[in-house]
Amino acid sequence: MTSDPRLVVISNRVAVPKARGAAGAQGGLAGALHAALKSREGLWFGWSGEESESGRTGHIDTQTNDGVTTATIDLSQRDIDEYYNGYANATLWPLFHDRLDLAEYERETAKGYERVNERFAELSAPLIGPDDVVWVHDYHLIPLGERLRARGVQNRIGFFLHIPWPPTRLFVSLPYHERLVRTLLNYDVVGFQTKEWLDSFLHYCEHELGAEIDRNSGKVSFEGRTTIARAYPIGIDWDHFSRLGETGEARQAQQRLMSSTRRRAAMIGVDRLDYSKGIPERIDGIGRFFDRNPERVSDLVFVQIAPPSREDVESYQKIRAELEQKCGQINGARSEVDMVPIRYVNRGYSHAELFGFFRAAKIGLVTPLRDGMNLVAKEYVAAQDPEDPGVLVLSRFAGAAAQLKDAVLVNPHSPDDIAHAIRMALDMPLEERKRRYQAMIGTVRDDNVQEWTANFLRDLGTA
Ligand code: ADQ
Repeated sequence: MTSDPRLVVISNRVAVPKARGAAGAQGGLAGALHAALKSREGLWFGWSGEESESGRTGHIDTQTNDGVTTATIDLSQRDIDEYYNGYANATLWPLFHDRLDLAEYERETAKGYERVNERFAELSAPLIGPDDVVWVHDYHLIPLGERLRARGVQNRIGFFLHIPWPPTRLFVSLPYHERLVRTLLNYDVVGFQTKEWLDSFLHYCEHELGAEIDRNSGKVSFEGRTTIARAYPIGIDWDHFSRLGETGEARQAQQRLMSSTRRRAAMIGVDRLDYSKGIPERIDGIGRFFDRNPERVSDLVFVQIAPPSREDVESYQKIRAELEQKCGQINGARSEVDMVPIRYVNRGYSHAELFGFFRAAKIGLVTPLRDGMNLVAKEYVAAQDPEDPGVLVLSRFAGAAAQLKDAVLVNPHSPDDIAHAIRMALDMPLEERKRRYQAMIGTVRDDNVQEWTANFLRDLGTA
C-alpha cells in the first residue's frame, strides 16, 4: 500500500494508455504522464481529442485502464479553433519558441482560451478529492490553477511547462502578458525544463511584476502568495524504453533499416512535423554536406521520420510543403538509380520500432531551433550499443543540451555547422564515440521520468 496521495493530472489531451507510442503525434508528454499516474492509481482529466457539443453540457467520459482512470470531455469546433489551434498553437507555441514572426494575437482566440480553461475548471473541480494532489500540464492550461482556486479548490496544485519560457523582451509582446503570469502565481509549484527557462521566468517576475524572488529556494512572493519555481528536466521512461531492445519488433526494425542501407551509414531524424524542430534547416545542412563532400554522397542515407501534427494551423501546412520541396530537390540532384540519399517518411512508428531504427543509425540528428527538452535525443542515446555507439548531433538550443554536453553540439541555423558535425560524426573513432556515449548514458538512465515525477511531486507535497 502506498501512502502517497492520489494524483490528479490535468492536461490538454489524454492519451489512452494502449495507444502509447503508436501515434507519434501525441508527443513526449503522453508517455511521461502515463508512467506517473500508473504508480499512484491516478486520474487523468482532459480533452478526448474529439469534436462534439457534449462537453458544453457537462458530459464526461470515464474509463479505467491499466490502473489509470481517464476522464475526458469533447470540445466544440469553435473551442478547438479558438483555444487549441488558435491561442495555444498559433499564439503561445510560436511565441514561446521565439517565433514572433508566426505568433498571432487575436482577441477572439484569447477569449476562447480563457473560456475552455474555465470549462476545464468547472468540470474537473468536482472530481478532485480533498487530499488529492493536482498536477496541471503545459501551455494550453496556464490559467487553470487560478480558475480552480476561484472555485474553492484548496488542494496543492502544481504546474509544469513542457516548452521553453521566452526571454522577457519577447514575452512582453503578448497582449495581457501580465495577466497570464499572475494566473501562474496561483500554483504552489511551477516547474520548467531547464534553468535557462526558469531564469527567464524569474526575470519577468522580478522586473515586470515587481515580485520578490529568492533564487536559492526558487520562491516567488507576490501579493501575499508564494510560489516555488524550479527546473525539473524531464527524462525518458528508461525501464520501459531500454527493454524494448530485446523485442522482436525492435530487432526487425533495426534489421530492416540496416539491410536496406547496405554499406551506407544511416543517419536518422525523428520529430513531429513542427517548425520548431528545425527540419528544413537540417535538410539544408545535409545538402551542404553533400555539396562540400561530393565523394561521400554514397556513404550516407538520411531517414527523416516526421508524422504531421496540428494540420489545421497554417504555419504547419507551410512547413510540410517546404520540406517536401527541399527533400525533392536534394534527391533529384543526388539520387542514383539504386540509391536515394534522403528518405522522408510522414508517419509514426511504435517506440519499439523507433528503438530499432535508432540502434541501426550511426548518427542521430536532433536539431530543433528551440525545444523545451527533446526526448528523442535521450531515446537515441538510450538505444545505442555500448560497444559500438552512434553519435548524437544535438542542437545547442534544445533543453536537452544542458544535460547532454557530450553530444556533438551544433547551431541548427547554420548549414555549415550541421555539415561539419555530420562529417565529424561519420569519421569519429570508436574510442571517442564510446567516451561520449559513456558520458551521456548515466544522465539518460538516472534522470528518468520516474525521477522527474518524484522530484516534482516531492516539492509539491512540501510546498
Ligand atoms: P514534443 O515536442 O512532442 O514534446 P519530444 O520531447 O521530442 O517532443 O517528444 C516526442 C516523443 O514522441 C518522443 O517520445 C518520440 O519518440 C515520439 N515521436 C516523435 N516522432 C515520432 C514518430 N514519427 N513516431 C513515433 N513516435 C514519435 C514536448 C516538448 C519537448 C519536451 C516534451 C516532454 O516540445 O521539448 O521534451 O514535450 O516534456
